Amino acid sequence: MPVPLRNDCFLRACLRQATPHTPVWLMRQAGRYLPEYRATREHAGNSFMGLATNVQYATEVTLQPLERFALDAAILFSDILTVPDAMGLGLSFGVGEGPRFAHPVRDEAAVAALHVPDLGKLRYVFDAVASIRRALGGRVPLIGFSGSPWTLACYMVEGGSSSDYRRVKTMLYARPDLLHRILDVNTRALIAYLNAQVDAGAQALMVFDSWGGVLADGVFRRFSLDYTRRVLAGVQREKDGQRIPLIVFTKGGGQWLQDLAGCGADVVGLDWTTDLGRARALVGGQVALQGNLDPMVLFAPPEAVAREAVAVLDAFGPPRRADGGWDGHVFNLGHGINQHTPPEHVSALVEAVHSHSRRLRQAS
Ligand code: 1CP
Repeated sequence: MPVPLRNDCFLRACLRQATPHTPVWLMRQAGRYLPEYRATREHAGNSFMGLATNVQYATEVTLQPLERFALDAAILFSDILTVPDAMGLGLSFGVGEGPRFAHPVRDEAAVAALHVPDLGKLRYVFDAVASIRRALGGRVPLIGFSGSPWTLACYMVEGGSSSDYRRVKTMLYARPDLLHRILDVNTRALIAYLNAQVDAGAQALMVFDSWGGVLADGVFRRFSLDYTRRVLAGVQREKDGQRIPLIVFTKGGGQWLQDLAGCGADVVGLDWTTDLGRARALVGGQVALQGNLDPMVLFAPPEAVAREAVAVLDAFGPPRRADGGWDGHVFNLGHGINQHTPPEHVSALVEAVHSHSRRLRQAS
């Protein structure tokens, strides 16, 4: 049996159980804003994939933010694009650039050739999960993750990041059959990938639907949400007698809150454009909520960071309800931390979340 968790606040909040404080972790908490990350990356030949594919490096950088800050969860150091890379699309990250695929999927032949990859090609991810879990030794839980079928399709068709999603949306409107086939392959691949992460030791799973919010209403349901729902339905929800909470995050998805709350997730992640109090009133009895500080707040002085963290906690309100039950809030940013963020401001944030959320519980 694995070692017992010393801090299970994050898992408890995901499952809407009582916690002494509001747990906090940050999307992209391991990354370039940390000088120790930049140093390790340098050692790994200045390459992101050099870090991600090496078990020792991936373990080291996953733990770096936990050494500095009293975070309540760790997240696997990897990327959502490892799955299309394993499908043979040829992932690379240029220096100072975003991701690139050498073989984007743009025509009928490329779509027909697409298949669920052999999980052996992703073995480095599962080995990293097992190694990180051992290195954590029960300090905090480990979150595994993937992209959503739609968000992966954006990169696979565009061949990299995009500002207008022109190619993938052209396919959506002109040849929806092709896009549905990509989404179906992605869905089956992600189910196997996420289940293998749980087998290796992931204690919660998060699906990043980073680009769901660029879709038109109605289109979002058919091309993003329906496939995310299929992924969640295919994932194991229990391991060693412990429930595995599932988190779904659609950036820009605030207007689809009720649909997201009904897609099979235990937790819905929100960006900063949605009020947490309003979201709680709508769906707080059904799912926990994760979020939602604007990452740019972290560029203001520590006093302002603390004030804005308090505002997010107050917007959600004391998690204990009048009837004695609990609603769940996991504090996070509304999107990934910016690479220029001063690390000392992150310390101020984590401290403010822990201290104010304790006060909120005493006052209620
Ligand atoms: O050293 C580097 O070059 C660092 C940049 C970097 C990092 C730190 C990339 C390239 N990926 C990662 C790690 C990563 N990516 C993690 C694990 C670490 C952690 O959270 O601490 C996770 C969960 C991701 C997920 C990810 N990758 C998403 C979903 C989350 C989000 O931000 O919306 C997306 C969209 C990606 C694609 C990607 N990979 C890397 C970059 C720079 C990008 C974004 C490109 C774009 O904006 O289109």
